[in-house]
Amino acid sequence: MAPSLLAIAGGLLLLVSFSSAQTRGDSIASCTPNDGFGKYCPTTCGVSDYLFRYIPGVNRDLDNLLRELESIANLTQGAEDQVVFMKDSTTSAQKSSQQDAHFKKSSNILDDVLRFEKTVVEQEQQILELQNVLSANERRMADLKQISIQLQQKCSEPCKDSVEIQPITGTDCQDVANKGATNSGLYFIKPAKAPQQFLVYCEIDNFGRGFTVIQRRRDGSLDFNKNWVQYKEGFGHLSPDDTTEFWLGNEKIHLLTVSSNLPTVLRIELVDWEGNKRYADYTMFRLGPEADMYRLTYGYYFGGDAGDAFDGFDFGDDPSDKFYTSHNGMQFSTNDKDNDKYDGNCAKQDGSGWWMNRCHAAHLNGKYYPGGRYTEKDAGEYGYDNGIIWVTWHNRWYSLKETTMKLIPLSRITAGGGQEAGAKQFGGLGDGL
Ligand SMILES: [Ca+2]
Repeated sequence: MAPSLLAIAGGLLLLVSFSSAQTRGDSIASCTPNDGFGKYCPTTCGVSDYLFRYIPGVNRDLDNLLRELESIANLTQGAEDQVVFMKDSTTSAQKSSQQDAHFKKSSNILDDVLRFEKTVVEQEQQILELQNVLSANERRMADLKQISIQLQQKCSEPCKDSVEIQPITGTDCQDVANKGATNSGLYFIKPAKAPQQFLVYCEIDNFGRGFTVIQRRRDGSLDFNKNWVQYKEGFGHLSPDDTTEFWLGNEKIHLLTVSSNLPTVLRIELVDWEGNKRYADYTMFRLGPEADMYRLTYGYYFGGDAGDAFDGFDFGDDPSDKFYTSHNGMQFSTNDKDNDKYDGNCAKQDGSGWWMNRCHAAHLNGKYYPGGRYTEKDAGEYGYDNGIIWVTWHNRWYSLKETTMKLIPLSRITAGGGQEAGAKQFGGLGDGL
């Protein structure tokens, strides 16, 4: 009886320590791809759910423990009864006869009584220890319940209340702006071919242009070295005030670019460490389906002052450099899925997911270098190209400070216009375009 009880108690302690480890864990699998808001929600919800699932099991174990204790108590009672009975019979035996045989018999009985008493004391000791284990577990359970309640409260607040999602919906951010939305922020959109709506950050300017933002780098707070599934589903956090970094997700970008027959412009905006800003536009931008490894295609470089890095760059040491660093027509590669034109794995080597060739002249998901400063150690054995690169701007490996990648229908962009200039030019034409 005692060993099985101890085993149960030990198992219970194991369970308790396992659950406390889980509260510090992180579960990517339980994240819902579309819940891109609320930094702690997916994790704490998961932990909270886990704890709530786990409590009934522990309660059952505790009940079993109690039943076992009761049966031990019954056994002990039985032993005590037996001792009393034997004491009585010893006394009566002593009274009834003074002969040697009886003396011997009664001293044997007395030995038995002593042994039984010893057993009873040991069992009582064991019961005491088990009761201590039980109350320690009960205290632990109460603590866990308390933590669970706190987590549940914490979870329900930022999930539902603190992130402001705009009420207007549409097929993309331009559609949202066309319906009267004037504030940049979080909106639910559903492109024509999307199975369900999803959340995006819409950048809406004073001229009624709604950009659907698909990538944002601003401070290096998010690691962009992710695998295929993460790039497919998207990662990072959307924020209503454009303060966070994220990749919207290849599947969503694909759906955004194939849901309309109208040409889509990919606008790339860049900021360097001196605060200079440049941009590049590509029209007829399109991302193929996953079956085609989210292949990047565009019609042509539509303008901008950052240069056409997607077309490759002649580094001067090999005539084929430009061809092998161009990006139009490249499939997407990640550290666990090599679709590039290189013997090795560019994405793994440079720590990002991107439309790698052999390897790149543009690389906006690269490693973040605060201040843009590389060290020998950062460069590793492959050189300095693993940063955030748009090589046609600084004409060298220069890691940028901020990037934005966003989509807008071609009809809302005018040729040759910069961000400000383009906006002025467009604004002068009114909302009719
Ligand atoms: Ca390769």
